[in-house]
This record gives sequence, C-alpha cells and structure tokens, in this order.
Amino acid sequence: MASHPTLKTTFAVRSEATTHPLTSYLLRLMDLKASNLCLSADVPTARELLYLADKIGPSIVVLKTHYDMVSGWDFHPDTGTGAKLASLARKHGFLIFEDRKFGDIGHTVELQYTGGSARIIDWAHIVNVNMVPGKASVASLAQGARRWLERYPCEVKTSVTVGTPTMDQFEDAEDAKDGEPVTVNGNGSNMMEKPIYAGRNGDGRKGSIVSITTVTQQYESAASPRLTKTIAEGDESLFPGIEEAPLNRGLLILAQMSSEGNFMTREYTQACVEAAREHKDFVMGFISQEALNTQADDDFIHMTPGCQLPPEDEDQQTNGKVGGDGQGQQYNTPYKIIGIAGSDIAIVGRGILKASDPVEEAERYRSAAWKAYTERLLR
Ligand code: 5BU
Repeated sequence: MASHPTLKTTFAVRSEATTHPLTSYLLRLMDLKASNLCLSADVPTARELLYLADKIGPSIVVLKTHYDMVSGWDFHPDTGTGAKLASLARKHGFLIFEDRKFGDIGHTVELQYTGGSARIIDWAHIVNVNMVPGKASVASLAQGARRWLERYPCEVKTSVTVGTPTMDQFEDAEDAKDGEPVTVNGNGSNMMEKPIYAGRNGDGRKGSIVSITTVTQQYESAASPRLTKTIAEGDESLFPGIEEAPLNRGLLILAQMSSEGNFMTREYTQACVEAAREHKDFVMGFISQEALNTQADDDFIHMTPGCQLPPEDEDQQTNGKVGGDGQGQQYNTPYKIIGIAGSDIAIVGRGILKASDPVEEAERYRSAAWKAYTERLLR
C-alpha cells in the first residue's frame, strides 16, 4: 500500500474534499454513525433480508445485496422489496449496494442496470462492475445513470384510489357535472376527482354522490426540497442529523478480489484505477483488498470483502489472516483491512449472519473496524 494523504485524513474532512455527491454523503454518514461497516446481507428470503436491514441498520453505513439469490423478491417498483429496502435505508441511514458485478458489453450492462424486472438503479444507490470486458462498461453504466437522473425530474407518479366521498369532497364536487373531473389541489401535486352520482332527481338536480375516484399525480423534482431538507426530529421514518441521500448513483470498480487464486493481475487493477479517474462523476471507488489512491488528487473510497474477526478472546492484531471458508474465500481482520491495508469500509457477511446474536455481533464488527480507522489516523 502506497502512502497517500487520504489514509491520514478523517472521513469528515474527506467528505468536504470529494466532488462525488454520493461519496461525500457516505463519508458524512460514516462520521455521524461512527461506522465503516457494510453488512453483506446474503440471506435466502426477502423476509429475512428486510428483517436484518431493520435490525442491523443502526450499526452499518452500507447494506450489500445480491438480489438474485433472494427468493420472494417483490419486483413492484413502488411497494416491492427494493422500495422497502430504500425506506429502511432512509430510516436507519445507510446506502444500498447491489453487488451485481456487471460484466458484459456496454450496451448490455446499461440495460441490465436500468431495466428488467429488478430496475436496480431505482433502489440501489451503489452498484459494481467487473471490468474484464473493458472500460466501455464503466462508460455505459455512467451513461445509464445520467439518463436515469435526467428523466427523474419529469417522472410523474400516478396513483388512483376509489372511495366514498368526505364532506369536503362533496362540496368541491357539488357544481361538477356527472363524471367530469374537478381539480381540487394545485400545490405541486395535481389531484383530480371524478364524482359519480347515483342518479338525477325529477327536478333535474343531482342525486347523492356514491363514489369518488381520486387521481393523484406527483412530480418529484431533482431540485426538490426533499434533497436538502434536514430531517425533522421525531420523524421515525427518517434518520436524524443528516438529509436524505442525493439521487446521484455511484459505481465501485471491482479492482481486486478476496478469493484465492483469482485472476485479477496488477495490470488489471491499474486499468481499473485509470477508468475510475476518467469517470470521477460516477465512480466512487473500488472493491479492493487495499487502498489504491496514489495520485495527489485521488479521493476514491475502498470497500473490502473477506473480513472476519477471530473469537472474542483472541487478539486480531497478532493474526491478520483468519482462514477461509473452504470454498476459496479468504478472510482478514478489520485491523489488517482498515488499519494496515488502508481500506475504508469492511464488508462482512457470514461473520455476522452466522453469529448466535447477529445484532450484537454487528456492533462488535462496527467497533473493531472503527477502532482500526481511528488508530490508522494516529499512527
Ligand atoms: P462473507 O460471508 O463475509 O464471506 O461474504 C462476502 C460477500 O462479499 C459475499 O456476498 C461475496 O459475494 C462478496 N465478495 C467477496 O466475498 N469477495 C470479493 O472479492 C467480492 C465480493 Br468482489
């Protein structure tokens, strides 16, 4: 690991220096929650995934998913599993990272990212790419994210409800003809109501209203105050102390892997760093086993999988390596990953998931990874 100023700079200061809005937000979140932990939520069902996200959310800054290993994933864009995860992310203050490892030609990865049933870009703040096919995949994902963001302000969310009328609605609709829409609300959202009458009285006057169809159209603007608003205290659906995450999406390039005998050479890793520098508005950093910032103005973030702690009574400093899983995975301690190799965020799956009390274990990992970071600053 080359020595670089970012290794000795606090997350808070780095958050002010970076130009990537989502990296800046993440670094602030890390500072606020005193956490540089990512949970790899590799569980078999959507129900377990949502349960874990809610329980472990307070300890983490990133929740990593593999949506394609989850059974019962609900693809509904507004009420499905992605949307529910996004709302838990707002509640507990974490970002969602879909570990999709896109690895195809540019045109294909753009469609996989922005389309299909999963519509990953809608709910995942962060995704990653395996750059073996070449730099074009990074450019295409960046283009997909740009197009998505451009479309976003114009997106109209329409919801239709049918119900019995309230007194107010009755008065608003009094003068309308049968079935004719009445606009009753003009403040940012348009609400049209179509009153349906039971029939006409003999004198030509309308009979009683039996149902009201309400069509609500909401325009979510990128310049909306939602993005800058600081969350009001007492609102339990929103994490206090920081505004909502920006709409900007981010990419991590798969520069190095944790698995034994992988084929990611030094040259490949170097090409990943070059691609990141070419797309600084979209690439947040790397999945890597060490810090890769070398040029003076590099301010990439690093997330590292292959992390486990030894049992509570063993000293993690004397033994940076803690074995593997028998299927090629290799583990290092947070001390080694954050403190020595200079990564920023430790990614932990089974180390937490297989513990008898995953919530308590997540706190043990959070505290070990944070300690490794604070000690690195002082060393
Ligand atoms: P574990 O249970 O902590 O071993 O899970 C590690 C997770 O990180 C798992 O979801 C892997 O797919 C993911 N991973 C990894 O282990 N090593 C890598 O180099 C990359 C991802 Br990239």
